[in-house]
Amino acid sequence: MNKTMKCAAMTLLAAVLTTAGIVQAATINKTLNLRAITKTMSDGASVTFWGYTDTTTAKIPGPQVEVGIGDTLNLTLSIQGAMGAMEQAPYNGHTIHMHGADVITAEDGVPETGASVMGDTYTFSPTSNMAGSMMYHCHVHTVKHLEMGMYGALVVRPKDASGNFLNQITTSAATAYDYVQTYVFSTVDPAYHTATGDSTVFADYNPKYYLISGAEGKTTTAPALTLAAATNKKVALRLIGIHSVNGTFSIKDGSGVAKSFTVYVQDARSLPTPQTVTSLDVSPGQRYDIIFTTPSTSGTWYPQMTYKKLRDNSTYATAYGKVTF
Ligand SMILES: [Cu+2]
Repeated sequence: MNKTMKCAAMTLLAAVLTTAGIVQAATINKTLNLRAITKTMSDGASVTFWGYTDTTTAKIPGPQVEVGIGDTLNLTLSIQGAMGAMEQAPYNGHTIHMHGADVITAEDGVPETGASVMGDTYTFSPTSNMAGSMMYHCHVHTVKHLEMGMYGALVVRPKDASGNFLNQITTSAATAYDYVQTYVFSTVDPAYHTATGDSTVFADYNPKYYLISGAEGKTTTAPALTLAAATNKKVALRLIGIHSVNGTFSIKDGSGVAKSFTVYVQDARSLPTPQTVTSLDVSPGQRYDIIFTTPSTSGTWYPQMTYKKLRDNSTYATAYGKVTF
């Protein structure tokens, strides 16, 4: 067979495989930079953060990274200038740890198991049982660097036979959605942002700001994020817990009445039986993929996270999102 015939045969074979439902695999090359940024908080205080970004300005959280089932993600960390020496050794440098992703040790971004702390490329190829929400974060001086804002959403999505992302959480059609939004939960203790060297005792963690996707969202009239949906539609929320305290998530209407939602995926693994609930405890490191259906009459619901003390589970504060339909 000459080269032209071979190419034609391979093209035909590719067409047959596509027709047969073999999903086209893609390679996704994504580079994240690091930058510092000082934010003015709701009380007027200035707090410095370190953030991953795909531009030149820090993003808190970092950009959402998406990869399809069967794809290969090459996620590169590029460390520029002073960002490589924000702390003294052994706390200098940064990594990307894909939290919840099944990767070999060399791709895990953990310095204690040999990861470089001055930039690297991390490879992840998710299989079909891994669809859902994960996160990535720095694993150098982890408590401090997490606190500084070094985290973002990592989402594994199912694909159709042509290689396009499906608008459903997993390969199951029961998880199809009309709208989707990511809620990244995090807390901020400013004392950690100015601390140097070893972390203070974690029992002394004393957050002052409670974020959803980087915004405070202290009231329903100033929500952290909004979604304009429609009536009788399915809304998926990706809940990603990068906070350092306890938390309980719920969705309430304007009268404070809790609404039902269904949990399909926990920690990027499908639940054997989806669970319909009206509240959900989200602990640090946990992720849930949920779906709710908007009612037939227009209105506003408020997905919300109540942050609670580790010691006694008493309430610190609630941060709000908003969904109109
Ligand atoms: Cu770091």
